[in-house]
Amino acid sequence: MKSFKLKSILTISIILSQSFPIMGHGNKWEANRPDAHAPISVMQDHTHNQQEWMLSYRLMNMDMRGMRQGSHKLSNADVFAKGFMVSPVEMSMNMHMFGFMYAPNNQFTLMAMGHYTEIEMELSAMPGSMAQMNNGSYFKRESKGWGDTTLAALINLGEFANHKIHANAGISLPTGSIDKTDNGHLPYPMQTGSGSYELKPGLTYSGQASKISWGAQIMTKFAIDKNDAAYSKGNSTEGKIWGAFKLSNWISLSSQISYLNQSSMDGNDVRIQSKMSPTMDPANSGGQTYFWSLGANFLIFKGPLEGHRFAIDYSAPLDQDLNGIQMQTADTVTIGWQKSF
Ligand SMILES: [Cu+2]
Repeated sequence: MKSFKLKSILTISIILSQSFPIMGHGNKWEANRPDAHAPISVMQDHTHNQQEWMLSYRLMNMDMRGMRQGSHKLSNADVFAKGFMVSPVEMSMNMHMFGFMYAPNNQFTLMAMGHYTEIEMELSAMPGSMAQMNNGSYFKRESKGWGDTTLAALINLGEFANHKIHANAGISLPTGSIDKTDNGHLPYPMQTGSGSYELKPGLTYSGQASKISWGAQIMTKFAIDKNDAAYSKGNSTEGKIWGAFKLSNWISLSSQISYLNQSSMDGNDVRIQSKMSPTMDPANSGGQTYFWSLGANFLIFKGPLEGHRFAIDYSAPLDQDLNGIQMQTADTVTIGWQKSF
């Protein structure tokens, strides 16, 4: 009886897998195709085979423009009317991310990622205020330096034909600064680090068929201590789903939807006492954001760059519901290079 059931299940699965070639042919996972990697804005998306290692570089440029309270846009005048002397106008952030991956065996892939950040913020001062007398109507603040460093183990939980799933066990080390100054101590969004140790557990699934591929990832982050200035960044949960279409052996196009839920900061830095600008109040942090993105992955097949991967991803918000009064995200562009050895 048991073996009859088993045979029936086997027969049905074989018939199903042959009738729906889009679900795969029961093939093994194929790593040597452009969409074997997720859109470049997704981190820790893939694992490596035993003894393989990989270097990567990503440049992420995020532009923030305008202010928002909850899900309503605010003008600078609105911000001044709420008692602030200064309102951010625009912020541009460049993150240079350097990644290293190594798989000691097929079960585990180890990953390290550090980044260098450059932040520039343009602010406007309330007409007639002290801030305007000291800085002019519009002024800039800059900050740059190394950010926090993530170490992670990606643990293969299973590979069934063209489906893969792995756990992400990461920790973020406080290598970034919380002491950045530019005409005084800079507000929270312009510090390059969190100052805390943060755990980053997550789960990643990916699937592949002959012309298409898809995936999903959930990543969480929570601080396990407060930093030297007695605060920690809010906990966050981020969910992403994506699909990709393999145009040819060397190019794939992708689309992604993501959701980020982050709670407000816990505690505050006594060096940021003034509430001149909304960015100086820890209550104005965190929120819920939805993004969509479009991307392309390239895998070079011949010539001197054989085996090199290049990718680009453009992302913009669908909806932002922010805690308190904050700058809103305009868009993010990520470009990247990856090479396995
Ligand atoms: Cu890799």
